[in-house]
Amino acid sequence: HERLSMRRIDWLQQGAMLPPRPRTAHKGDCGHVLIVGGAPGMSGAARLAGEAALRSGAGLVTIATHPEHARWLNLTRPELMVAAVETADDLTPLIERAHVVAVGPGLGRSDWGLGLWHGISGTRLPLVVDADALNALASDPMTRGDWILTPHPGEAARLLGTTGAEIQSDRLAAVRTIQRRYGGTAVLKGAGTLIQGDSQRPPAVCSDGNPGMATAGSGDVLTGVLAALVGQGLDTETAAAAGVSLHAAAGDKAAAAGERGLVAGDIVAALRGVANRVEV
Ligand code: NPW
Ligand code: AMP
Ligand code: MG
Repeated sequence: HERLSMRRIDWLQQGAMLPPRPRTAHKGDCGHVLIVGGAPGMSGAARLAGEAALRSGAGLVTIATHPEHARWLNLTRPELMVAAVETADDLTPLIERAHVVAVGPGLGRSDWGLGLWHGISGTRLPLVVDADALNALASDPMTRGDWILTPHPGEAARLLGTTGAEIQSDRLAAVRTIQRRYGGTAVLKGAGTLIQGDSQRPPAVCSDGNPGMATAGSGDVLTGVLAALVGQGLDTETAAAAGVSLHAAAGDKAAAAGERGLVAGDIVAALRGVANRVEV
């Protein structure tokens, strides 16, 4: 019965959920996204999330990242602001200026990353929780109503204390259980991404996207997209459905040149044209 009541979503319908950009808009109206991530060796994950947020309409994007590479992170993308953070205390002034936080891309599992997770998980800003922040959440569970959790099947397995194969054997049950156990909106990634919001509405399934997106950094791009949409005023459940559809449609556009060899940056590059429904 549940399977029959799933909602199918695609960008054609979800695009209408995006708030219009008013003639008088200024960057402060369009959301200041704070990305927290990028342990040494994985700065690219935070950078991809930040670029995806810019290409999805965010007004301002700041990346809080490891001091080792902070000064280099925005060299070829000067629109990004970058802050070197050692401890959670360093996040306080950044949180004060942000509207939404995306935490996890490349965060790693060291004490540095765990400390930042503890600094973020208690803030009153809406959150997009991905990658290693999901691993931190799995080992110290809590619930919130205003976050989007974006596990791939491996991360979902950690959240539920099971295996990736178990998750894949009943993806619908998995996404519903994650939502009930952790609150907010759960997004179970992979072919046929599932979205289960807090509401009584049935789960949504996105059949767009393609196996070319099975490549390093694809999920980090989704994280930036979702944060940008929350920053532009969508509630987390609406942003999850719209953002998953936008990301998948951009992945399909990028795959027009071939699935094999598609890189996450190609998805970032396709976002703008898809978000505006024009060829760029
Ligand atoms: P396996 O291998 O199939 O047995 P991890 P990660 C499983 C950053 N990145 N179905 C898989 O199981 C991220 O942001 C940085 C079933 C494996 O055990 C994170 O911070 C990049 N199982 C960090 O790296 C680019 C699946 O999950 C495990 C599955 C680690 O993230 C890359 C892998 O997950 C990356 O984004 C599926 N569909 N998918 C950069 N350029 O800086 C995964 N699994 O251990 O959490 O590793 O996802 O690479
Ligand atoms: P991650 O594993 O965190 O990098 O996330 C991968 C992203 O690419 C998610 O948004 C997945 O839904 C998407 N993706 C990966 N493989 C496929 C596939 N075969 N079909 C559709 N989307 C995919
Ligand atoms: Mg990922």
